[in-house]
Amino acid sequence: MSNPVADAARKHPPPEGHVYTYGTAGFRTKADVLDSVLTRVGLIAALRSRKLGGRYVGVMITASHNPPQDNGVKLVEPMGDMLEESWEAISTEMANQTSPEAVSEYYQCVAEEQKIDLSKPANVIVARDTRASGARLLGCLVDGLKAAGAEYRDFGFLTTPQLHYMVRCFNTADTPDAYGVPTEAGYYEKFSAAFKKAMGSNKPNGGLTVDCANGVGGPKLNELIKYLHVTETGLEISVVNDNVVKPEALNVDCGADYVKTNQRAPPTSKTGPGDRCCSLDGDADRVVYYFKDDQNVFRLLDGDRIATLVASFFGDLVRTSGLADQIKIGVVQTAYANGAATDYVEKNLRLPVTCTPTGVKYLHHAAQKLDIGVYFEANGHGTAIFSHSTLNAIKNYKPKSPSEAENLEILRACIDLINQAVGDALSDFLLVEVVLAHKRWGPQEWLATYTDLPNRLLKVLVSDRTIFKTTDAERKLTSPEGVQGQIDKEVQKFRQGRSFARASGTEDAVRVYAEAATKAEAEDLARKVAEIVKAAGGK
Ligand code: 16G
Ligand code: MG
Repeated sequence: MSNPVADAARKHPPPEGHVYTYGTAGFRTKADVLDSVLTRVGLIAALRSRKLGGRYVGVMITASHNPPQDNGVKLVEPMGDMLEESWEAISTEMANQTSPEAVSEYYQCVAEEQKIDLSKPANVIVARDTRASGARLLGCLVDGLKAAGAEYRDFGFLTTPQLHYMVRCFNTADTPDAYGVPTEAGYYEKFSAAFKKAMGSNKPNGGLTVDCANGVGGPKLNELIKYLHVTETGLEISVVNDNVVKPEALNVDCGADYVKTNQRAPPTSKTGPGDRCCSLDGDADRVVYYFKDDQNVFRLLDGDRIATLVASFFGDLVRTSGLADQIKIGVVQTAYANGAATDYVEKNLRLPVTCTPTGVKYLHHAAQKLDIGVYFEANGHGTAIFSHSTLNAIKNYKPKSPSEAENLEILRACIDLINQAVGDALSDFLLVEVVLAHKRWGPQEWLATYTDLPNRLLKVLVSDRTIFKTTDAERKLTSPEGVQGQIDKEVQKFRQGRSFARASGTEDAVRVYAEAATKAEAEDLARKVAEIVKAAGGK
């Protein structure tokens, strides 16, 4: 009897002894050990779509900010959210089946357990970033999709957020919540039109340089620029590091991760004091801003800064359009948020802050509980989302004055400007530009809102990261026993000291974060905590 599922698995056997995990952002590792995973993800995508009554699910082939030789794959839910957690475990188990027969048995077993009718349609949307291995891995994925009898549409190269956008558009087409036209042009039209409206008559103060990490964001931004019409908006964008013809240049000495980790501009950067710059990561779902101050010193405006800027703008807009008593705004951060940013949101903006574990899905879920949830990781991942009732309130509100009407229009345009499916570097930087233009701020005024506490991030290589278990949104270790007590003791010795250690979700390491009143103290505290971690399980 023919068994297409087993046949597809046979065509792409896994390397011996490799164990895969669906981590915070899907499977991610060296591209040359991923073929078998892609085929199996194809099977899972088909099962997931069938489980959801044939709604479209997405598959994105990318390893984001990782080096060029890596690749990865993640699944996207119908509204553009990250894969549901119980299906992460199913995906992991599928990826680790070794023989073709075991793959086929597990496929049947998931269908049975989840009560999935395998004769029903499955719909999958696929895209990839510009990595050299992408085309081969796409082939492996398609073999899985075909074996499972799924209908699929391949969008070729897209940024991760564009893929999320497509998935949400397909699933909301012909409904009152229609998200947009599910084409690349539809994406550019939606966001550029919203940008123009949100800017109103305001003009940006000087141009913006965008570093695209030599990734897929480069060609996509060049396309978007055609829709932004600089003569209308006044936003001059210089695109740098957009070389996708040389895939080995991806994320090398450029991009959001480089800038955030090294706290410096890419070496190729040629901008002068006060010039606004931002960097995207390899799949354009992260963005950080930076500039050189009058003394030519590099200044970073990271995800925390974007969150505070956006939250303060929405706070103003909600108030000035007369909606303050109906709509409450909240900010969602992770433990990596600088203590000064948290303080600023709570004390100056007077907005509540929620802290969640690292990983977009946790922030997104927490933000979904708020009327307007602004969520950002310090590394530049984030967006703002609006609850259903908030959207309705904003849509139906009858302004009581011309000024309320004007602000309401801007608020409505901002809703369209934000990619609510997921953090989107392109839409995020357009939003930042809108806010800066409205406030008539340059980067210096933005930076002056608060002063970051000096901080230090260290990485400790460990033999088994799974022994490091945390609670309280990753701020406290529960295992190995006694380690948290030692960390607490160190922290107490430092002025404004705060530190935590958590296992990375993407590599075999424990990350240590520390902040304190001075740079020297932050460094010292980080080193001390790293030593404690090393003693507890270091390599
Ligand atoms: C992944 C996450 C990112 C998180 C990072 C932490 C998504 C889409 N991406 O890249 O949000 O900041 O992992 O890495 O969720 P770490 O666990 O190695 O520190
Ligand atoms: Mg990314």
